[in-house]
Amino acid sequence: MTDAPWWASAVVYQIYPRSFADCDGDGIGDVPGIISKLDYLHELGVDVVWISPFYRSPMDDNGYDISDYRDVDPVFGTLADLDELIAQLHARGMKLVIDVVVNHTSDEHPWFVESRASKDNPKRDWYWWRPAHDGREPTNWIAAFQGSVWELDPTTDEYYLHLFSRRQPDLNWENPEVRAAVYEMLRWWLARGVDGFRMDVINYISKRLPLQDGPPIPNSRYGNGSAFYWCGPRIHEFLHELNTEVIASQDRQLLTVGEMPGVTIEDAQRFTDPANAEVDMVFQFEHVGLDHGPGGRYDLAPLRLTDLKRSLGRWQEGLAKSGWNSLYWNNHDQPRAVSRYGTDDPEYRVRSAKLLGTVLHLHRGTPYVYQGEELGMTNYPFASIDELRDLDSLNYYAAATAAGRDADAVFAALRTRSRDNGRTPMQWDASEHAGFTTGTPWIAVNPNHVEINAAAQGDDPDSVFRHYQQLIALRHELPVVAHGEFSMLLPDDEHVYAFTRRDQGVELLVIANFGAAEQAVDLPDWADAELVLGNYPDHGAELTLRAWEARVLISTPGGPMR
Ligand code: TEU
Repeated sequence: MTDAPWWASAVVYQIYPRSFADCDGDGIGDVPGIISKLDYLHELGVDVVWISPFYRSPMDDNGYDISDYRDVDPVFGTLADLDELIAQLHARGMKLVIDVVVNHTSDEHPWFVESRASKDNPKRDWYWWRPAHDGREPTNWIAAFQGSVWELDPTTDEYYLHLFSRRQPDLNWENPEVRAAVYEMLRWWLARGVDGFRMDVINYISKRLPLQDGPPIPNSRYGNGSAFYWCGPRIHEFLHELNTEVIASQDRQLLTVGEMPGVTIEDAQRFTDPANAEVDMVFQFEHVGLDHGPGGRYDLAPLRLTDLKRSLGRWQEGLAKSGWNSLYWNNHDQPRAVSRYGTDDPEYRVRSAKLLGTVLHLHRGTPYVYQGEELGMTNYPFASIDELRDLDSLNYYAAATAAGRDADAVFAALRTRSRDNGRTPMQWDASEHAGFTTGTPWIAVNPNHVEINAAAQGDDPDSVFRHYQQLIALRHELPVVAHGEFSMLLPDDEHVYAFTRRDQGVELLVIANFGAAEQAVDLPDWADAELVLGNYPDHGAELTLRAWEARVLISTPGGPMR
């Protein structure tokens, strides 16, 4: 597979800069902090770093509300720091992917400041402005962060559209000037040396016209507008245009990944088929929605392993012939993987964290490691709403309690699902504030940092960190990990996740027991196969998996190869 793109055998590490490492003691992580940890990332073995937004921002949504695309927010450092980061990554053979948030800007972005100034401002049409409809909002859609997607602006007495917070007005991609301005900005970043883009909610940029009411949401005054903005009619045209204007003209191969809530396999096939020149891969949301009830992410539903396997298995199959998967368990919007899909039980936490890494990294696609996942960092034991910082959590709490829902029940859901679970500071060592800052951290450090931290794991050959290091090395060393064909096994087994990968006669079997009870696996052909990697120190009984045990077995035409 020599013609395969470099990112097929790469592993990406996501940094949420606010929570990674703080150099100047203000309690907020920064770019110099990231630079100070590059040896750690190099030791882990990752190929690419993706940083969540570091641009100038009023921080209504921790930087996903950008007021200047061409500068670094002073809280994170300077442009010179960013140049230094790029240089230092490249010096270590690593690449940088930056987060591009162009479905919306901050309401403090000069484009929006102009747009709202008057109805005849040249930038008026850069955003979505509408008059009232029968004395109320132009459509009934609910915003991702609660309330209407429409905000009445007193300056001109018209509403503007914001699919997220009222401080994140949506750009009007129908306007070619908007698209040209975005492309120019992206080229500016490529000229600075960045190696790719993670594109925030990029499948929302094409809106279905005319904008009209969506189906009403039960027990709500709002409706669901997603049919008007999930993969709208011009989405493929826009992404192809972006590719042509920004990506294709480069003399090096970049990495582009589109974050796409609600994307289907069929859409993803089209987005990621190289023949269409749109994006290299997408972040799909199906598997992280399986434990959501009808009320959404804060409506807790049990997760069945068979559903998880069916979902991920379908995505593997759907993108097998052309296109490519991205693989993730968690990111800055999700609770911690080990607490959600594994277990926090101290007896099995380490094993289950290794199991999750093993299962994910051996799927076909590009794996993403979210900061702290490689340590098995857990959800935070939030005790009260005052400890939460995320506007999504706080807005949801306010809306749900105002609607008469029991405050304790609402909080219990947030405790499990709040995005802040993934945003507590990186646990570097056992010292105060986990070595994240010498100041007061902007959000509490998990008290379990005394036990779960990078310093302790670096010294421990059996740590989660060492296991991730091995998984990443395996992808680099064995072509079957990057390229092999995927087949799901035992689809109806509620406890064991099992699949094979096959490439040029080499076959891997991955078997993982998602629970504490022992499971016998009925795959007799594999009884004598060689163990490549496992999360127990010894081989164990033939194909009987112990609590949270994961094994990777190999069979090669000429016998043992490693
Ligand atoms: O997230 C998009 C998104 O739809 C969700 O994952 C979001 O976290 C969820 O709707 C909240 O319940 C992206 C970013 O990853 C996220 O951090 C931003 O807040 C959001 O876009 C707006 O830019």
